[in-house]
Amino acid sequence: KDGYNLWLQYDYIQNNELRLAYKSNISNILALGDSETMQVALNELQLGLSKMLGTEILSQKDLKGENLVIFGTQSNLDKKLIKKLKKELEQINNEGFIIKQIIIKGKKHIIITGKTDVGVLYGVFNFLRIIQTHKSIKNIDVLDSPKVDIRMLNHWDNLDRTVERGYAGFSLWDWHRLPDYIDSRYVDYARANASVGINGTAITNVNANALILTPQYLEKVEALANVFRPYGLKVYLTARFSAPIEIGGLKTADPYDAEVINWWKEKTKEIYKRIPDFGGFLVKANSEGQPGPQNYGRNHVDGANMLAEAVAPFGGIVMWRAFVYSEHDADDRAKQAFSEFVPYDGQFKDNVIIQVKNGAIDFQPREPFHPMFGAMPKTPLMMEFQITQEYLGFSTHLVYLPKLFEEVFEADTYRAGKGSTVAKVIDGSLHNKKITGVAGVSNIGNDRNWTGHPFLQANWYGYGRLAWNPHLNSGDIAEEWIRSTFSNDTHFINPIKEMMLNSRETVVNYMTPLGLHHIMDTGHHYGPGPWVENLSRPEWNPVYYHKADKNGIGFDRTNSGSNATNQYAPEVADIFNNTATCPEKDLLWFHHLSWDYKLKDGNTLWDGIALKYQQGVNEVETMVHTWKSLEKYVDNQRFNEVEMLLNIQHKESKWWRDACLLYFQQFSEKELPEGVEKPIKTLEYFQSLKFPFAPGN
Ligand code: BDP
Repeated sequence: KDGYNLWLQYDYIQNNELRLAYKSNISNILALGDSETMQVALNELQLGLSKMLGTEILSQKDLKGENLVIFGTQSNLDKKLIKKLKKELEQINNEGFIIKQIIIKGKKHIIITGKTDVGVLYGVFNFLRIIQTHKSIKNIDVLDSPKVDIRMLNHWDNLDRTVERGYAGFSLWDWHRLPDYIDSRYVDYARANASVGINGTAITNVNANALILTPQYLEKVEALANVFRPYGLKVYLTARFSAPIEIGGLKTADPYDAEVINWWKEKTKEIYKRIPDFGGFLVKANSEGQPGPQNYGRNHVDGANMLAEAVAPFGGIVMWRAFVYSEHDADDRAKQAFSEFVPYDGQFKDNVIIQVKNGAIDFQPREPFHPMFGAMPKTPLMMEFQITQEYLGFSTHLVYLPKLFEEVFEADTYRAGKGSTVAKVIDGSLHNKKITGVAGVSNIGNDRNWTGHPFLQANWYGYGRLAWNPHLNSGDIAEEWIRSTFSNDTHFINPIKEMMLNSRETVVNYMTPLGLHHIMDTGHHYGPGPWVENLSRPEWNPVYYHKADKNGIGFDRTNSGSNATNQYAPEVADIFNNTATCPEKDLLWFHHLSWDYKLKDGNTLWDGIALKYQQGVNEVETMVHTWKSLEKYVDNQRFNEVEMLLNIQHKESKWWRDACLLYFQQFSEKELPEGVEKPIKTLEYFQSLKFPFAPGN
């Protein structure tokens, strides 16, 4: 048990009664159709059922016997069966599925079907999950469809196999040995993605290298696409805007230049010739030094539309990122993406989707939802989450991110009245969007257990589940994951689920409580660095974000400050503008307040901040104890790994607390309140720490 099998453990069901109940409903398997996808569905079903039921489950070719698990697309079903399932078939979309007990010629069977091969594959994985999580299959009747079209992983993987902000080893893609050497990991990667419904992967870094678009590399990309295809996983590439110059020999990359337009059209044709189902391009342009249309006096619409025209004949899309902030713009960084993009609403081509980070700064432990959500009714907007923990303890800290994702999805934009949640913006229902999508920056590397920390597999899993349906509950997802990955014993599930669900608030408490943000150390973003103030661009410095001084702390984004609140719907702006209604979790994001400001619980702001840091540390201590008490339910390897990692997290939570409190104390000039441990080390000590080789930088 080294974690390699992720949530696809398919553990033998020890409980006799339960196993026999399953066996009485499952004899053999009957696959209808023999496409590559049906083949992998059959393999998975055989593997999963045989392991869990402890007997070999065979595949048969005809309808002999009873209690068969029959699966295939609608087009492979006979007319009578289609008629029987008519109502259900009308209710699912192209990637949806039906799992249902049916009677054929007086015999009981289970049918798994859908409109497409991949829909059936999702149904097969869902059926396996039902058994993995020990749910009853008696009279089974399940119907489900994804609520979002594009459900992507974004790999920030470089061609030299380093991974930007990746903390789980090197890139999975072994470019040197591709295309001839197919690592079995590629298959397991695709299986894992399909099992949670992820249907797209952008395999290269948004800080792109044009070489990926040369024939030498496209041949390798094609090999990967061939492995992923049966699993419904489409490949996307990041397009470096200056590629026509770098690999095309042109003098310009101006999107108005005829040769440039033609170069992209020809390049796109070349890609589709190799990969007919290529998904399209993901672009970071005019952001953090990346080239883009503005280099030629053009704008985002010009750039995105040019690429969109190139991929349109093949059904491809362009995901154009809104993560922009300029060194020439003195305005609050949090406002810049909105200011730059919202005026373009309605001007992008139909196959362009704007990819927006969940918050307006950058993947902090907590950010209020990005004001662009709901503000571009005529433009498809796609969510970008970061699954890799650049700002949340790398792959060392246990933080269950679906809790964060859920908070963002549930936020109310009020753009079409109360109840206009971000989830409804993303699933397209709020403004009737033609394309919908969610992207997650992957936390996967070539570490044996994929994510570095056994529990961070849950973030890949949970991300996939929420991309499938942004309205799912993070607690339910945690329970599914625990059951499939570790154990179905409620003595284990209940405390672990609680630990996971609390872990997100815990990291906020010991890193950035009460709306503080971006106070991580420079460059690598590892550990605290609220004192950093010497970087060339002001908005790269933590002091820009906390603005601590003798009078208080926090960033005034109300109408007396940067007025970033004005980018939200008036109802939301009112809530944030007023300290009485602004949620305390976001307080210092929106307000600069005196150290004596009274919090709702009666504490002063200074005491409140200090107590939150302490609470974070205490909570990690509880996590350590919880884990220790559950040793008997876990295999040795994963138990020891998690124990060591939790101990590091504990140590580092104290580092965060002490470094931040010592630093802020210089301004507040107040004693630590009762209950907060006194730091043993000095501020100078914390400031002297350097991490020249921190991973992922
Ligand atoms: C920031 C990262 C940087 C990424 C950038 C992005 O620090 O490495 O390139 O986001 O999303 O979070 O483009």
